[in-house]
Amino acid sequence: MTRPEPFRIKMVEPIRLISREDRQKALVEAGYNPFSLRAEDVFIDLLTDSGTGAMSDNQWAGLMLGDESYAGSKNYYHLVEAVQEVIGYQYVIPTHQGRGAEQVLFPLLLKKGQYALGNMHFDTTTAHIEIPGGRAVNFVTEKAFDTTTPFDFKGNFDVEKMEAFIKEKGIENIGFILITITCNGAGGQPVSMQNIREVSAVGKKYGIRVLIDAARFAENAYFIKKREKGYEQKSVIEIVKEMFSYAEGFTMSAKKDALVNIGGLLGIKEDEELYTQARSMLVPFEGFPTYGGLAGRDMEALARGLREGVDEAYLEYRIDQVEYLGKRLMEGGIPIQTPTGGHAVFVDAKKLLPHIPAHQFPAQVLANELYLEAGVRGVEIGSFLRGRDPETGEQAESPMELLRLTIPRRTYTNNHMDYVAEALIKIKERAHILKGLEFTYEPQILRHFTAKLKPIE
Ligand code: PM9
Repeated sequence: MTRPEPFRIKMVEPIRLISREDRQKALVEAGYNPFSLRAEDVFIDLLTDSGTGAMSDNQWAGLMLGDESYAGSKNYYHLVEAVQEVIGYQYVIPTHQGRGAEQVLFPLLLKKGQYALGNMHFDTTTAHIEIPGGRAVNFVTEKAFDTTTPFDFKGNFDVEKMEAFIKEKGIENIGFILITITCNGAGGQPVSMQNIREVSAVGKKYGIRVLIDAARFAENAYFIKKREKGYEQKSVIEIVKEMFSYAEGFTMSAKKDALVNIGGLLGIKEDEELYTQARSMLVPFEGFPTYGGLAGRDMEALARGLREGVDEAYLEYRIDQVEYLGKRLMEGGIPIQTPTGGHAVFVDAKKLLPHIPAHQFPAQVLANELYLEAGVRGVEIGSFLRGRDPETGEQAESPMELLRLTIPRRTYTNNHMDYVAEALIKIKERAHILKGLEFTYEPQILRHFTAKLKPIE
């Protein structure tokens, strides 16, 4: 039976499709990098689910209750209460977004040369590990790299491999373990509770701190409820609390599951000393500890968004929509990461464009073609994003070349999804004639945001 959206629409924002000729012009001007397009020239924007969702009437009402005092805003206290209620951590620090929390916390936990172990660190996370001299290493299960064979928890750590690494390098060379839920780089794939528990046990055994990158914590909890034995009857909030109980702290981009357009959080379970250190480091980077770069009104919207983000009717609709787009694509013969994950459908460009090698960025080629075809903006998650090896300067080959079709929350309907699927299915017919890309400008840090490219003739 059809499950309608658990909301109705109170306000609309018109979007328009510019002509193919204008799209071609816009793409050349953007240096064949959709990040540099003007949003107005995009018809359906699936670049990211970060800060692009629709707030509820309750959140908008909260904006009017902003207490803009420099210190001790009442909205800060509302936010602390919401985190304590949903996640169960005692200490809460607001930040302007996820990377603000990373920039404050990581230098406190990493000495030069130490490793930060993860399932798959996000790119800004890797940057904030490397800036204080740390080294980011990923241990996501090999199963994640086989897009055609479904596995319920492709975000899981290969725990044995991680433990062997700890033994080889020595405990003193490990800064912390970071569990990214869901695992964005692997396709928005969840991490099972069992795996979180095992990673946490390794942390305890060797005295290594375990943290969570919590950007999509609610979607991860929903997958555990749906897919993991023993959790069917638990509420999402119970599952969320259990997940966080296995870690000692978290960084969160609140622009995802906490349903706000801007905001972040740093949470610490009970380590008062670390909390005190983080609070003082917050001041030069983000602002006074009771606002951390956010307006009072933003903190109010965030407090409300955190609670709405764990609502089960909302999560059911959210995950259903991602699955719907995935199904439409698969019916049309488009290879995708299976099963579909939490926030996006990831198209396997290695399979769709096998004639384009990794260093010519097949998923970026596909992103550009999708924009030309239909005005739809997706994002490359592959070798272009991965960048060069920091030690050798060589182009690193990503294990996957994915085009991410990222679905903003509560924003588009399934008619929009149908349109996106039809466009990609059309492109499939001419996929073999598409050409690879080369750099005309390559920045040194986080290049995929601002690099410029051109097709190789
Ligand atoms: N993720 C995303 O689109 C937004 C930036 S790139 C367009 O997926 C994780 C797992 C993320 C993430 C951002 C951040 C950083 C940390 N961890 O963007 O600083 O997916 O709020 O969060 C993006 P902020």
